[in-house]
Amino acid sequence: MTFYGYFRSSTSYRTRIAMNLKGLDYDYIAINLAQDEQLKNEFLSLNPQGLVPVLQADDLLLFQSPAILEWLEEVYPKNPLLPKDAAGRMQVRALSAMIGCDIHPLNNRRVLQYLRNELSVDEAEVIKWCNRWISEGFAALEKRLAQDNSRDNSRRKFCYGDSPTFADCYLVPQVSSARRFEVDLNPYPNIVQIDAHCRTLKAFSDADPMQQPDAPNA
Ligand SMILES: N[C@@H](CCC(=O)N[C@@H](CS)C(=O)NCC(=O)O)C(=O)O
Repeated sequence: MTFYGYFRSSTSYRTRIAMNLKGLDYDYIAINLAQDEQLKNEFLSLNPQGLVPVLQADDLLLFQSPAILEWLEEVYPKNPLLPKDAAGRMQVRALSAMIGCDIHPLNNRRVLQYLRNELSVDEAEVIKWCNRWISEGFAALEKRLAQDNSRDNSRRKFCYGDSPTFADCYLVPQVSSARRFEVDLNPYPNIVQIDAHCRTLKAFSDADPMQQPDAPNA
């Protein structure tokens, strides 16, 4: 398989985590978002949306990270990333959507570039914008995680159940970007605890932006 992504892209990061958890090998092709390579014809022919990630599996071109994760789960059922029961799968997909639909898109590079370049918003205000949406999303997510009374939250390892799921693939990159945008994480102890535990696992640490071939000083 060939993976087209960018080291710091959260959607690339979540897909790398899922592929690592499944134990899949892939070739990595870096698309430099800082140089707008995603808008060049060569990449647009793979994804007319001009967004990473894209995954090529034989002659199948996969795009949109939520759909790629679902495809991985169906085609590579080993090391499942969704619970066995429908209610559990709903919960994991909903936690993932809280991040993937309601937090990440507001802080996406193209949105921030629009604020900076078209609306002349200065960098301090851009950081404020990111803080606003990440904090609001994390506050609700923290409540959801804390409401899960089926577990001992003082030893909480994952967003759902006792093994990593899609929700953890979404969470860890979003926490990275929260740190980059200087969000105070103290109000979110469950999020911080889960993130810290996930990062001890090789599948997560190997997917870390700084471990990618296109990271600065890699
Ligand atoms: N919903 C898409 C979003 C993909 C996306 O937003 N990718 C970002 C990087 S995290 C991107 O390519 N941005 C290019 C840009 O902002 O110009 C997915 O989950 O795959």
